[in-house]
Amino acid sequence: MPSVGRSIPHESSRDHVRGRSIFLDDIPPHRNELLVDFVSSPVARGEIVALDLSAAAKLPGVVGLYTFRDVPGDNLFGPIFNDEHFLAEDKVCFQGEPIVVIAAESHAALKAAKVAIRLEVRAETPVVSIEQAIEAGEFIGTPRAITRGDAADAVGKALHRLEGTIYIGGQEHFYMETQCALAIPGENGHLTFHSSTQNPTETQVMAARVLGLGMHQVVCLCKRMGGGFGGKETQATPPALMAGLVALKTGRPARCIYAREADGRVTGKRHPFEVRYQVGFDDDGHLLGARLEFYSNAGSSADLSTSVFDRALYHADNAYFIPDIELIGRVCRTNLPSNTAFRGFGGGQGIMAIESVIEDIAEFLGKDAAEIRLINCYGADGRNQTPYGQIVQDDTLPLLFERLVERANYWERRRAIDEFNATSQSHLRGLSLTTVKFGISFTTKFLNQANALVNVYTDGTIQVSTGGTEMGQGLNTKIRQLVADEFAVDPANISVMSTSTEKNNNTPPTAASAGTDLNGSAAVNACRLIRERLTEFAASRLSEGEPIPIERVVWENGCVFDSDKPEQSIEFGKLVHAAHRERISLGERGHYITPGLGPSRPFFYYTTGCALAEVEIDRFTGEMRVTRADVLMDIGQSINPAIDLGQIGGGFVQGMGWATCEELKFSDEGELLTASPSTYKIPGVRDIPEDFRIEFVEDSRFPENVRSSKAVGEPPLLLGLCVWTAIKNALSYAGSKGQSAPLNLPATGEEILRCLSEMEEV
Ligand code: MTE
Ligand code: QUE
Ligand code: MOS
Repeated sequence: MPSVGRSIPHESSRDHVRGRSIFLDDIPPHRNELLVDFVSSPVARGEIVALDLSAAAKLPGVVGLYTFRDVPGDNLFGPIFNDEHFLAEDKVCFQGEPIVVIAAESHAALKAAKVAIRLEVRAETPVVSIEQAIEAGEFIGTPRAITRGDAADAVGKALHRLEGTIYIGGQEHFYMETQCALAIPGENGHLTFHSSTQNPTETQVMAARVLGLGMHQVVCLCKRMGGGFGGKETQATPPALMAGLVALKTGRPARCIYAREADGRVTGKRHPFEVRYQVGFDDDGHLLGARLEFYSNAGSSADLSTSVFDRALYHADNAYFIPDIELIGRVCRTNLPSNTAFRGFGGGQGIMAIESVIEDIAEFLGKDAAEIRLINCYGADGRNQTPYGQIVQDDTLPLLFERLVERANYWERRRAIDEFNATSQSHLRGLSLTTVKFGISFTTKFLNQANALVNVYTDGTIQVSTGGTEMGQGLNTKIRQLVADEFAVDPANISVMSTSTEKNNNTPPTAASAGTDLNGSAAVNACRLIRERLTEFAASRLSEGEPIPIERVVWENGCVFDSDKPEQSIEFGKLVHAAHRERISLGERGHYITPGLGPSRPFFYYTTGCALAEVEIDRFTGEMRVTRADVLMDIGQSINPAIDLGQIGGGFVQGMGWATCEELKFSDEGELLTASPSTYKIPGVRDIPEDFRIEFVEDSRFPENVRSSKAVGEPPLLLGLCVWTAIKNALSYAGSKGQSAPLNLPATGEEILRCLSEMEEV
């Protein structure tokens, strides 16, 4: 029986729930191992005027104290631009920026050293907000733009126009395992890292650069992460550099584990955005033209900000055809921790404005927002090209839309809500449906490749290694299923091994939802090379005389047999054992590149979906409940439906958290005021929609991708935004006719109350 398509359990689920899985800090200490921590900038912007390490150096148990002067290689690094200091030199540019690395024998010694280090920083006025950065002209990279037609003219000539500004907040990744790394020195200047990273190659490259080594002297391993969500794509690097520096200087293994609060303060988050828009439309609600100006808050360095920004522009149309469009804007540099990848990677910020505007248009025209969305959906010929030129092929969006409206009883529930809101004095209900069309591929073309190593052993079991990393998303389970089917064996015979740069070189991050697409395809390619040899070998073994034609060799149920004589079969383990005796190689490396990408085709394909949320808000407290949510996605042929269901539910709730309860607050001095779960609210079990229905379209296939599947990791996060639009819809019932709520994101209780009071004043 094929394994792909079946809900086999996540390969680590049993050990996870029993607490037996090995996360980085569960690796037992090595003999002589040192602990590593750091002293960081107390202010967001300033100049280091004094630094005295002498008292700390004398403390018992303190083994080493290192500043930028001790960095053997280049102190500047970064994933795209090398604009980030590993250790601050004379200036500091965000609160929490590492200045001194401490190596000690114990936690107590680390703590004592931190107290004993005398650091004086002359504070300067920081740039914290997007407005301040624009005023100061603080930008990263060049102005960016995607345009089609004459948007200004189209907006100007349209019968109706709306304009405004929308503010979108950031989001903390809140992975359960904080950033961490372990560095072990070896011979000839070699360093082996264990790193909780989505990108072991990044850790290898940056360690080599900063520590002055060749990449051949550095190995980076990652067994798994306790969650990444984009936060460990680039920002796993600093703890690895710190542990690596200590290991290099002392010759001893060194471990650096960020404390929860330090992690919150030092690491970057989702980018806040500000979007200024002008949209023109007709009496029916057809979008005729749109001008959108985006500004993102990148924090103190570039990190992945330019790529995140580009993805925002690529998603500003969401699922809607807008004939004349102008998308422009800039990445703003501020004195906050450098913002980074976060599930959705700018896509969510991109679609926010248009989804908000559609709610406004509906209210303005006295129509239902679902109708406006449907008539603007990418669909028929001539209405299927995105602003950047990619054709939206086999567009299932209108179909998904109609199915969901019907399955969720949209119109009946709308009538019930109208009635409820007309009579309730205390509560308001809202209903809204949003769509998503998420582009799958890294928009940086060279990243769309992967390699895999497959080793078949003489007992018929198989080990597979790729550059893909496991962060809970089920990548290893899916690769196991894919490899099992290539040899028609039970997935129990396949082990997906720890990720290591020693086995797979120059790998992309496990990101952009393409982990299975890329690494799964590379693994399949490796398997096919081995299987080709084994098929030829089987053809000779399945007959006494001349080999049978290879077309007659059938692989099924753990065996190979001749289709003309199915009764004489050879079990896979026996076959490979015999093949080895005949000196046939049982190992291979596969390489895969995503086909078809080009200037007007940045994405291999789109993962699409729709979601509908019903919410109830308390007019007096601003409290909000999601009473029901329905999700319908097109993820092609699911490799593992149970895992994909988990990805969709988890992604939706994480998106809902961003849109409703998760609010990052920084002081005017650039200090994070919400660095702990007591001040920063992530959704809990009681916030999950009370009635939560998730389905995927069963009859959908995407044959160009591995086993006709589609990527699933990030897109459902964007669907969580329907909770936000449902809140906006609920609030519209509080205003006068045609008046919609000036809601920003997140729609916290406070934000809901602010809108209510503003709407009542009018
Ligand atoms: N699911 C879990 N459980 N934990 C995670 O950290 N990260 C998400 C998503 N789902 C994440 C997750 C992000 S940001 C991405 S890009 C994808 O998983 C990456 O994995 P994939 O490409 O293998 O789907
Ligand atoms: C989506 C992504 C990423 C992306 C582009 C996307 C991503 C990522 C990079 C990237 C770009 C240039 C580099 C680099 C990484 O681009 O995760 O190292 O030099 O890391 O559309 O998720
Ligand atoms: Mo995901 S934000 O692409 O790691």
